[in-house]
Amino acid sequence: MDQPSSGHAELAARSIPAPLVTVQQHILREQRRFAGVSGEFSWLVSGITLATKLIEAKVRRAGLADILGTAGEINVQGEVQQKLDVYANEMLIYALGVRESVAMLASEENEQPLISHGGSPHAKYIVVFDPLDGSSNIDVNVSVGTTFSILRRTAEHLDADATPDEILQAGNRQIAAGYVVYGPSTMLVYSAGNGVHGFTLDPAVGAYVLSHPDIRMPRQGKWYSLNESYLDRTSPAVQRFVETLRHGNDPQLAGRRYGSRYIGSMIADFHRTLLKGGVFLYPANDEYPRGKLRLLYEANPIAFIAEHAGGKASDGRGRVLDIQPDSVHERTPLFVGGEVEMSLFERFMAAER
Ligand code: AFP
Repeated sequence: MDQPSSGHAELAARSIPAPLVTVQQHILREQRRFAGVSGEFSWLVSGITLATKLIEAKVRRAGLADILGTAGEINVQGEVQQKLDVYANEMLIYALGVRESVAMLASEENEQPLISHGGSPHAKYIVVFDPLDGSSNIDVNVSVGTTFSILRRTAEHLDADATPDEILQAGNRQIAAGYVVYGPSTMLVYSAGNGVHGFTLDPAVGAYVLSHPDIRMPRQGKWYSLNESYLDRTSPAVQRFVETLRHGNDPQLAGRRYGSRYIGSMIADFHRTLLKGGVFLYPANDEYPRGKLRLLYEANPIAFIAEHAGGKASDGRGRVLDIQPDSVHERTPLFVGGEVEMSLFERFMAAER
């Protein structure tokens, strides 16, 4: 006589396809490995996924804005048209501000950090973000993105309001970080320190589903990515580095001559670098003597993702993640890429010192 089949075997027999793994399921699964972890962290991340879904819906309609009403006017839904980056900022503040675990938010769009649950013993996290990076590209239908970095409060007792200096933590103290790229598809790339995972937004079900588990940055790519118009205004070592990539004339490059790719939207440029390899650089130049990109909510999340995917990120002097910030909106040069390109870069920078 046949043995009764287990539920699992029965499902398999009915050839039901493996269920999708959503970002929430993935986080909960990861957390189960640590004793005593509450659901607060996954609830916090759900604030980011909710806000970025709202942002993506708006970004998708960007080209229709003129049809529905011009800026400053009331559109057909009775809403006043807003700039997309203002909208993106508001969605993140709204979605994260209601999470009790969030003590403080800092955004590229706000001069001062915002306290959300002052004095709550549960409010142990700080979230720093750039709501819509590359927004000057929206008019021409180019990919844009949101970056975020999650820190733990540094105060010993959580029963007092968080103070802005608690945000000033080196990137190596991030407990999770990532970005969402709004491209031909919308994708969340995330790490909580245990690998880098990519989740693609399935518009049919409205959920981010695991599409790129355990992303590894290729050891060597074939493209460098920078705004070349500034090259003659950067340091000689950076110029030599780019020249060498172009000509492939260093034994470390094994004869590979690099091509150039630059979108001017950091997340899109970095996302390509993460998946295909190579190096993205935004050095200091005479217009931006400390670089253009912001340390806390642009360079740090990117560096965190790069390192956890086997790559490296430097400010030209050392590891980006070791920089102690002095202010919330400070800038930094950023050089981020695969093992081969970054070790060549470090050699060139060391020779200049
Ligand atoms: P916007 O958000 O104003 O479009 O700036 C985008 C950005 O901060 C970053 O995403 C790009 O990598 C960088 O600026 C491009 O700067 P350049 O125009 O100087 O190359």
